[in-house]
Amino acid sequence: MLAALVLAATIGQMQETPAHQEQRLAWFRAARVGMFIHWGPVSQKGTEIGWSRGQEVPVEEYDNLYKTFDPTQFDAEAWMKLAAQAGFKYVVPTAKHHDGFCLWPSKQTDYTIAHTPFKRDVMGAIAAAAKKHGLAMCSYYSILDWHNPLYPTGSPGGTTMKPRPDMPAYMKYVKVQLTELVKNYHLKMLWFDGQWEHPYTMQMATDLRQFLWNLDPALVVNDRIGKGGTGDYDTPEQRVGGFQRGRAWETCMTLCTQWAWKPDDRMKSLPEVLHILVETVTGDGNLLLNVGPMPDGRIEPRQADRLRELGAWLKKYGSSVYGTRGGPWKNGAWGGATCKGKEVYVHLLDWKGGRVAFQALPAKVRKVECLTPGTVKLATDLNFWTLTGESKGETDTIVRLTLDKDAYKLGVFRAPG
Ligand code: FHN
Repeated sequence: MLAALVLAATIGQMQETPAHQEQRLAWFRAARVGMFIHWGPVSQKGTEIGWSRGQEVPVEEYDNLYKTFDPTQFDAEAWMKLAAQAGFKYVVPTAKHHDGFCLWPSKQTDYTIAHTPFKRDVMGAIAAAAKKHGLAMCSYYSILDWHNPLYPTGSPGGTTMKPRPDMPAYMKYVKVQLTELVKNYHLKMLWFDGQWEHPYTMQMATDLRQFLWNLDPALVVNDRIGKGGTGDYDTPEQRVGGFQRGRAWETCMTLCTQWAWKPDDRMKSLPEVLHILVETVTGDGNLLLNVGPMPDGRIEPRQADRLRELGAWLKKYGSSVYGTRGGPWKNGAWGGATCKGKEVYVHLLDWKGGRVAFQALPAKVRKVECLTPGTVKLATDLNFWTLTGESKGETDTIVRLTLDKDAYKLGVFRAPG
């Protein structure tokens, strides 16, 4: 199968069947939970990366923040150890956001980490630590670049324009930078963003996708490489996507409210995070949960504590998340289901106990177990499978049903109630 991919790549044509694509996406789907990291010199100001340039922070000041960026407490080992403790399976740092600053020593520009007091290759350090802790190394990359003189717009919505833009030259710059990232850090996925502005066309997107296919046919690419429905998966942002099995998808969500570091930002509680996780995975999606590290290089201790709480939950109940698919029953406010082989995990959100009647599946139930504290019973007839029991007030009561056949292949069934 992979030989066919390589052959297609060799002849320079991106030819792929849905089965090939599913094989390429298999690690991504199985991973289910990733760590988004929005970081750069702007963390010194505590304002939003990219967007505060020319808004809360004057352009001149923003573009010179790199000269004082010296995160002496940056420790990629500590970050990736935390990521592993949190139960994340892949990591997506903002190698280059809309402000154009590069967290790696790109040879294409001086506007990089190499030209800060800190100097060290942040992407390289994260890549090495991610590998050590078994996380897939990925990277965010913004197509739009309000700093680069070659890219036409200089601010959100193009209220300011560059004097001598050159989009063909800029796309060459992009391709060389992406080659640096993919090859030097052995990326498994590119998380594109900033595709929405007028200078970037669908033709450029198609050309860029072909370029990346030739660079590495196994690389996974999100939908924001193009404008709508392109790439390998959808990326609903700051909201949980709807139940969708056919095309992969991933909800990206901030742990706090701002993507980049913001002092005293509101942080989501563990129940809020668990709700988002359960609603996502029972919809057959991934969750990419974001932290914005501090200007000194630390991940804020209270955020680190929250991530470790998530990890403790995943350590106990991760079998109902990792390697699962959404369904067979559609999810909703009630919760949802995930499945893996002959096992179905019913996730009942904020269930106080009582009775839940599901549409009967065309299968037999061999075993019923309540994985979280509580007791449950299941009564089955031709039309309904009725769960009764009591819960100890868990955010997510998880009941494992072992069937006599593969649960995913049964199809999709309506939500209870
Ligand atoms: O403008 C960016 C924003 O700063 C952030 O990076 C998010 C993350 O998905 N993406 C864009 C907004 O859609």
